[in-house]
This record gives sequence, structure tokens and C-alpha cells, in this order.
Amino acid sequence: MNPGKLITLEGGEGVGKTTNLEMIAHYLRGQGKDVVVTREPGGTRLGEAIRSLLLNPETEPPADDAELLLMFAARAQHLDRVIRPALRAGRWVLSDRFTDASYAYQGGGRGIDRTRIQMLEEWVQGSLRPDLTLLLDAPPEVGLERARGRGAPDRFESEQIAFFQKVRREYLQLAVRFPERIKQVDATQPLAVVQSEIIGHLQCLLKSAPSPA
Ligand code: Z5A
Repeated sequence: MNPGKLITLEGGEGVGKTTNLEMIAHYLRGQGKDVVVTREPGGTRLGEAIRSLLLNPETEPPADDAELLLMFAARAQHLDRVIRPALRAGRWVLSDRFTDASYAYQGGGRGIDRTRIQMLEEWVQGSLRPDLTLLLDAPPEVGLERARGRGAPDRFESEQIAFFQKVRREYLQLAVRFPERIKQVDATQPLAVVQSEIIGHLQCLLKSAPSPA
């Protein structure tokens, strides 16, 4: 059995990750892939509990290091219980956010040194990295406007625009550092255009994937 693939969706607030997730899953299933859709922080019962703690604006605000460590605690559980078993079984895992979000939010946004994040990445993931990361990019103003009116903002959504600008800058730098893995898509375009670009990237990955054993 060939191992499956890990695809991650990244980007700032409201850029369209959730909107495109189902389209991607539907497309890949149409190509005969067994797809697991998941998210971070979350994806397991423990991970979802950590997510609630992290996003709830009523929770005691975590120190920056505590926030980073909780993201990786949720990720360790997610990898052990969901991602690695699915990949071993030949399934394709589609995750709404993964470790690039830690670089962007805790590194870029909060200012934690990248080498600390790298250390946790290596500890928790070993050599596992996504096979493809789709970075949906838009200025924060666009995403925040799209996300407006969805109810009370969570703890991250309550940040100032300068925070989201730093997050975006870090994501764009990651795309420059890892051009083979991270494919940037201009998320300000009409949805149909965004989706056809995404499908183009998926087709490249499908071509490079060995057919089932
Ligand atoms: N976080 C972290 O700090 N560190 C980490 O390591 C990880 C996460 C893993 C939760 O993420 C928070 O966790 C996140 C970072 C932090 N906080 N923030 N901000 P999340 O992914 O659950 O939260 P989110 O980024 O706020 O997701 P979102 O608000 O649900 O946005 P989205 O999924 O990207 O957008 P959407 O819901 O698909 O689309 C928003 C609206 O735009 C919707 O009405 C769509 O119909 C519309 N849309 C989408 N695309 C288009 C186009 N192309 N044109 C026009 N309208 C569009």
C-alpha cells in the first residue's frame, strides 16, 4: 500500500479555507482518493478541547509560549491519532491549517523566535511535512470584511490589524522559503478562479503520486 498524502490549507482570517476545503475533498474523492478532512487546532477530542481553550475569549489569555506549546500539544495528538494512521492506510489527509500557522501566528504574529518553533516541529513531526500546502493569500482587510457578521469574534479574531499584517508577512516568507511545497493562490480573485488554480495544483500532485499498489 502506498502511503497517502498530506495537504494543508493556510492563510489569514476569512480568506476562504473552509469554503475551499469541501471542494478539494470532493475533487480528490472524484479522483478515487480516500480523503480525511480535519483541522488544527483540533481534529481529535483532546485537540478540540485545546482549540476551545485557545479560541475562547473568556479563557485566561495564554502566555505566548503557552499558546505555542498548546498548538503543538494538539498537533502531537492529531498526528498520533489521526494523521499518521490515515497516511499509513493510504488515505489522503486534508487539514485546515497545520504547522505553517504556528510559524505565521506564534512566530510572525507573537514574535516567538523561529528556531523554537522549528525545534517543536522536529520533535513532534520528525521528518513528516505536508506534500502540498495551499496558501490562500489576501490582505487582512479583505478577509476580515468577509468574516464579519459571523457572530462574536474569537480570541484571534479580536486582534488588531497590525497582528494580521505580521501573520500575512510570515506566510508570504514561508512561501518564498518553500516554493516546492507551498503554492500561493491570490484569494482576492473570484471564487471560481481561486478554485481552478487550486485544482491545477492538485493535478500536479496527483500526477506525481504513485498509483495504488
Ligand atoms: N492558529 C494558530 O495561531 N496557530 C496554529 O498553529 C494553528 C492555528 C493551527 C483558528 O483557525 C485560529 O487558530 C486561527 C489561527 C490560530 N485564528 N485566526 N484568525 P481557523 O482556521 O478556525 O479560523 P479562521 O482563519 O478564522 O478561519 P475562518 O474565519 O473560518 O476563515 P476561512 O475558513 O479562511 O474563510 P471561509 O469561512 O471559507 O470564508 C469566509 C467568507 O468569505 C465566506 O462567506 C465565504 O463564502 C467568502 N469567500 C471565500 N472565498 C471567497 C472569494 N474568493 N471571493 C468572495 N468571497 C469568498
